[in-house]
Amino acid sequence: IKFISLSHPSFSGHQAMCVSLRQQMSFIRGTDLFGYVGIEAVLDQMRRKTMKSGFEFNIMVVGQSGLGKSTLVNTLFKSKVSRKSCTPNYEEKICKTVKLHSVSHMIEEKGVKMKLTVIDTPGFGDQINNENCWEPIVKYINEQYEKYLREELHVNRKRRIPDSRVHCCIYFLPATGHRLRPIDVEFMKRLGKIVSIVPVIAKADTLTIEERQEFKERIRQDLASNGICIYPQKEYDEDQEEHALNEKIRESIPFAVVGTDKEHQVNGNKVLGRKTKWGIIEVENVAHCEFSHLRDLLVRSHLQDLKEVTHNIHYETYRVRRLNESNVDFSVLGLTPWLLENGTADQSESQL
Ligand SMILES: Nc1nc2c(ncn2[C@@H]2O[C@H](COP(=O)(O)OP(=O)(O)OP(=O)(O)O)[C@@H](O)[C@H]2O)c(=O)[nH]1
Ligand SMILES: [Mg+2]
Repeated sequence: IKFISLSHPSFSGHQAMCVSLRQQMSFIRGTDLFGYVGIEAVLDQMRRKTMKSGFEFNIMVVGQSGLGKSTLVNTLFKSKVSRKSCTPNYEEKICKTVKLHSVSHMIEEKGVKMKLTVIDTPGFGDQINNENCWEPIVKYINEQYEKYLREELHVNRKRRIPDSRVHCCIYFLPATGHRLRPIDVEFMKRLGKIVSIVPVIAKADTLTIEERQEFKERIRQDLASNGICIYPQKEYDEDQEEHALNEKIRESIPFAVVGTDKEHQVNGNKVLGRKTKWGIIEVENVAHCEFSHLRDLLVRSHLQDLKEVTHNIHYETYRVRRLNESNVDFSVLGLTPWLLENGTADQSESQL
């Protein structure tokens, strides 16, 4: 096996790694030596495990009052995500949300179970003084990290830690057609540091096609000029393929969405839509709005990545900060100073 130095002038670090990796692989592959080993069966094993245990996915909706957050939560549950597996029987009128609350559904498709939780939050902007209106949201997100951290630090920790961390925060922007408002800039700046944000233009049915395009462009400029981190972040693109896919998403963000909880008959089919005097806006029709792009991003293409970014980046940042603070009360977790000084609880247990 010939290893090529990572500092070789003609190779970038990544290329050099690939070359050395390829050469090692061709050595190990040796199907002639061992015959069929069956390593690829690991995919089936992983699939079976995931099917058995299922997984959790938590989305939060945030934004000014009256932008259709609660309506979009219902749209999501009534749309194709869960239409097959659950029939929501709530037909009550959507009222103003006054406190943070979550709605969960077990969704099953081809044997894979997902517990989808949407956390609905009260809208801000109603008060005369909207200073620090992000605080309850930031507090909730951090509380979930804290809960997870405490479970993780327990000496007798659960095999599977319940995951209530927010994997994605959908931030609603009013369809003003102008630019980002200072309150949205301030809010998103803070949120972007602790959670993956996907901004959307709410009630997009109020914009013409040209207004929508121009507004989207201006929002993208404002997000960049204010240094607001939104999902998917360039820095975390893992390879060329992922970069190309994410670039397309970055170019079409923020998605212009329309929400509803009503169904209407269109050409003999039941569709989710908003009936107006001049026609029906079909929520799941890509020619009418971008709700299905949002849903595809959340469920079909980026669900796993959102979970990984939450765990590896946002939670990790929280964890490092918390463990560096001196006021963590480890005694309530059953950890003695000796355990902490001598490594993690797991290591100490195995030494005993
Ligand atoms: N035109 C239009 N109206 C919408 C849309 N989505 C919701 N609405 C309407 O907007 C109003 C407010 O909707 P909600 O879902 O209660 O808004 P919210 O953001 O949850 O409001 P808060 O709970 O006060 O924060 C309702 O009358 C909805 O029918 C939309 O996409 N387009
Ligand atoms: Mg609401």
